[in-house]
Amino acid sequence: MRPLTIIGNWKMNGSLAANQQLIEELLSSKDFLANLQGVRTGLCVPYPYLSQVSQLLAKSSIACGAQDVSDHPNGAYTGDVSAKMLQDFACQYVIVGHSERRQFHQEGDGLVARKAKACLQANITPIICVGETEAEHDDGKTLTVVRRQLQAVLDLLQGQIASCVIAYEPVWAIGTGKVPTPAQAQDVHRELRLQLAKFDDEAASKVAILYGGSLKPDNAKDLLAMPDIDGGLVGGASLNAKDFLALCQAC
Ligand code: G2H
Repeated sequence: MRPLTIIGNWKMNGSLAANQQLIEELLSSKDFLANLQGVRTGLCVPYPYLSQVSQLLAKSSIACGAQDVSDHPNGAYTGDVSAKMLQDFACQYVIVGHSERRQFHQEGDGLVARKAKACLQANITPIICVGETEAEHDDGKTLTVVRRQLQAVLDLLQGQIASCVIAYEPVWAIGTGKVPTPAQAQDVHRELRLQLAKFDDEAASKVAILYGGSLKPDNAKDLLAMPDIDGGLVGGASLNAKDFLALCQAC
């Protein structure tokens, strides 16, 4: 059995005051804590808030994570942050290859794979995002695109893939309120798992494949009920304690 996993991706949102209020609200909910059994949860937050959030979450079962990492261990890379630095803030997860990084920072498949490798070298779980754009979706290229993105990671990580989390995020669903039907999402998740299985059967049965893209309390139950959907990567709804709680409860 794969554990269900709900990870919040705050993106470029938050403030010291708002973060504290949101986390206090999450941690003070008895329902939330009671329903966490068997569900892994985490919050991936902007770099400047890692210290604050990792301290606030320290005694809870919610993990702290980041949204990006350098593929280099250290050195003259102005503005970048290494996996070892993230380890200092008790980061357990790092999102790599989010479509917003691919789109706005021209990150390609090779760089995404190297970032995932850097996370593993620091004992951090990379959440590796794959997903097709709307034009690719309309052209029937969904599987070609996500298979290519996953293959780049498999080629570099080889036997380490079992220590990763994959997130399927159709770009056309991100922040738009549009979502694939549960059956459409399940088809892509199943194909990704089959691709993993061709590479490593045992790893394929263990790797969590999350769905991301306008996941909300009112659409989560049906998506999360699909056999190859092992949880969610949640953007907008992770900024509201009630919605995030409801998503965890939908598991
Ligand atoms: C997809 C998702 C979180 P949202 O980017 O990674 O964001 O839930 O706002 O679509």
